Amino acid sequence: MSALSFAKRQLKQQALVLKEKLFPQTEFDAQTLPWIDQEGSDIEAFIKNYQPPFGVSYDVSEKLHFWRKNGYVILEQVISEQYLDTFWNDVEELTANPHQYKLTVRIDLPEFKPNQEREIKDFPKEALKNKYVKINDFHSLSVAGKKLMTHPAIVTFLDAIFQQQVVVMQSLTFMYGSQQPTHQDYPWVTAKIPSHLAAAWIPLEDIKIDSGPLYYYVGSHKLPKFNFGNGILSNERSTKHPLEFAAYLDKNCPEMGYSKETLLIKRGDVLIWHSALAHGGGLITNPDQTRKSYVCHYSTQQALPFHRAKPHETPVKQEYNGVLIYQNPYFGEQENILKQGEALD
Ligand SMILES: O=C(O)CCC(=O)C(=O)O
Repeated sequence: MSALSFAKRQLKQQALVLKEKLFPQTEFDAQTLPWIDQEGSDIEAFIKNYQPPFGVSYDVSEKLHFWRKNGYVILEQVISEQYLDTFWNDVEELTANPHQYKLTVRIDLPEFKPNQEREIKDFPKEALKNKYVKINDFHSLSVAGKKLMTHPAIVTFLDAIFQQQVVVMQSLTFMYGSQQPTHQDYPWVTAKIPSHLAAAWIPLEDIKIDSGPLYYYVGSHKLPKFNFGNGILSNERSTKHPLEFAAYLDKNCPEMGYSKETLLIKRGDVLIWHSALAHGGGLITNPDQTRKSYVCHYSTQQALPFHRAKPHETPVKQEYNGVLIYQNPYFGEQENILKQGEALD
């Protein structure tokens, strides 16, 4: 980096610190809110003119009403066995032969501190099929991962709520429950516009109560936003800890009447949640019970015109069912190396 661009970046950083101090963000920016989150959004008028990109088995209007009120939807039995099996075969190939593949994995076990997130080859193979494992951006390697995350049933709903070019932000693959404290996604999984975010939770097996299922507070996307000490986003300048955020949500959601629900969905179903829906991973009460799942986060091209790992570079784009997926900027030579998914229609 030249001295000039270094100085420019420094200056930008200082301006940001000052802005956060003087005018901390307290809510999403009303100008860029997705239409459905805007006050007085008219779902009936929208549906009258809406041309869904794909035919779907659910009632789009009903799901939009449910989404606006509750901050999530469940799309029942929309994904075929073939999609789920092909994807999981790719995951099994990865964990059977991790040294052949390039991607990062996070394992939240004390023995892997201080580098709990590293390249897959730098973890012992036995640890990969165990608890506390989060595989990052597996879709970069797997065509089935790309096709599953851009399944027509999911894309249609995202298209309806955003009405903009949808992009994939990231994916996480889990074998077991995450036991993550309650959180909302926008403070971390964020791009230029934190309200341009939604996530799909795709179970690879029927979810059991003792597996540490996902839970969420119904309607909590309307809760006043937590202040991290420097606004609603969490960054290196924040003075509040994620556990204080969790405590805020666990106290205020029930007080506001947002009931806590446990997600016991089945293979073939998909949960889609709002950027501000409070959720977390429940306690695992049977240590042997898996909870195989694929969690995908999406944004819009307006909010995320770059790969989040390389914001200063122009991304290499791929398109699946009208959704943009940016090539992994670090391991591009292995993009789509797992090709079983090419046979999926
Ligand atoms: O699946 C889980 O338990 C947690 C996933 C999650 O909270 C997230 O990706 O934001």
